[in-house]
Amino acid sequence: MSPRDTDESEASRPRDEPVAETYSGLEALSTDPDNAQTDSRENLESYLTPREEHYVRNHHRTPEIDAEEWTVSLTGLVNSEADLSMAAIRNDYPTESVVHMMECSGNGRAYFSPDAEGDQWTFGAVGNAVWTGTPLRAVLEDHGAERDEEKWLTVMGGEAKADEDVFCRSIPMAKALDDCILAYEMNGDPMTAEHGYPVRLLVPGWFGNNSVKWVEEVRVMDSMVAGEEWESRDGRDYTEYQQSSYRIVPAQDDEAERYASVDSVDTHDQMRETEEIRNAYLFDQLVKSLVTSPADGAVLSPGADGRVEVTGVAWSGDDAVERVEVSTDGGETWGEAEFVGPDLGRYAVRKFRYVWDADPGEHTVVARATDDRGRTQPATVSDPEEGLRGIEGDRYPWNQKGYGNNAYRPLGSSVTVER
Ligand SMILES: Nc1nc2c(c(=O)[nH]1)N[C@H]1C(S)=C(S)[C@@H](COP(=O)(O)O)O[C@H]1N2
Ligand SMILES: [Mo]
Repeated sequence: MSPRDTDESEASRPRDEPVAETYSGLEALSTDPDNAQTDSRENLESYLTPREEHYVRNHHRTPEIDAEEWTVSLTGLVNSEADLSMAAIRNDYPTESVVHMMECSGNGRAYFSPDAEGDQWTFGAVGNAVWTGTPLRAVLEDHGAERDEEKWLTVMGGEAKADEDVFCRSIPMAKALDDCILAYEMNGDPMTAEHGYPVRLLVPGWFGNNSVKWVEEVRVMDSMVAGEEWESRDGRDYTEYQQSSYRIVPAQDDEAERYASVDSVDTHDQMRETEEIRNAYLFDQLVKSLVTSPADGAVLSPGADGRVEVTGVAWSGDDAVERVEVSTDGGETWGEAEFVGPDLGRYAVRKFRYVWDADPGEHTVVARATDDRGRTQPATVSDPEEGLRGIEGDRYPWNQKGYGNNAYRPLGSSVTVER
């Protein structure tokens, strides 16, 4: 047995205790299934979020999987269907790593008023990790998969019990070929049970819901997972998490419109192209930022020069962060922040810094980021009665499940500057 094997059995040890009790940097929102977010803004200042501080979002219980026995089935529009062992996934293909600031689309749901359904995540369902694994491109080529742009790759989680909906997502072929990996390592360590051991899909730049954990089947298809066949395959619903959950559904709609395929996979564009797509899918992440220091509630005593350093983090989806501005008066006036530290790639967190000449008194410090297509974070979340489907003016659309909230004002730090 190699040292790695020892590490792995340790890392994948099934836990009886809730994940937030095992990992010191997490705060539990629920325990069965486990859902936990990072417990402070300072945790996000790290260039790589340690697993002790990386949020966990589970629809079902974390499964207990024997990696020696586990296989990933490759099915559908391929020359040769196959059951890939973990050894084959690791050893028969190239290895790639990507740094990805992964955000749960429910992050920021707590700032919706009236409340949106689900766990009330504030700012902590986001984490920046280096994920290592096998590029899907190599596996698909090797098995003669049909790879034209109209195809979708449907990826299924293996943890659902016989009476539970299967966690299943469809990824457009172009994205799958571009940079998706079957990941088996996180931050250079073997994957841990709750993050997907022994193998998860990693979709860089996209909301966490796309990165299916505990992958059991990868199927090449003509469409997304949709239709009756998939609403009851082996008596279980495979469509829920693609077609019903993880959609932007405003108050006036009963439920999401289901589609077999969509042309645009840019979340922001879908939210605008209301003619073509009625309820946006949560695909690539929306540009967002967070002030990490000073902390909310801080009392500051700057030195003689009155200067305070404001620091924070920014991230985005397929379109990189281009610019960050900081306001110390709640968004009335803005100054340009500078990026600091390494750029770990287009999907990684960017750290920023702003030097503030602070006057004594109460202040609200906020940041807003803009992506390289010129799209800026809105200020607030709309009221449900406004019926918005996309970001309009300075308002983020209230939606039934509270997804995608990238409004900056609710994330403000209220600070007191002393003389
Ligand atoms: N099989 C499976 N994969 C899953 C989920 C799940 O419940 N089951 N949750 C998804 C969601 S909503 C998110 S945000 C990410 C969270 O990944 P993490 O727990 O490693 O942070 O995993 C995704 N993959
Ligand atoms: Mo999520």
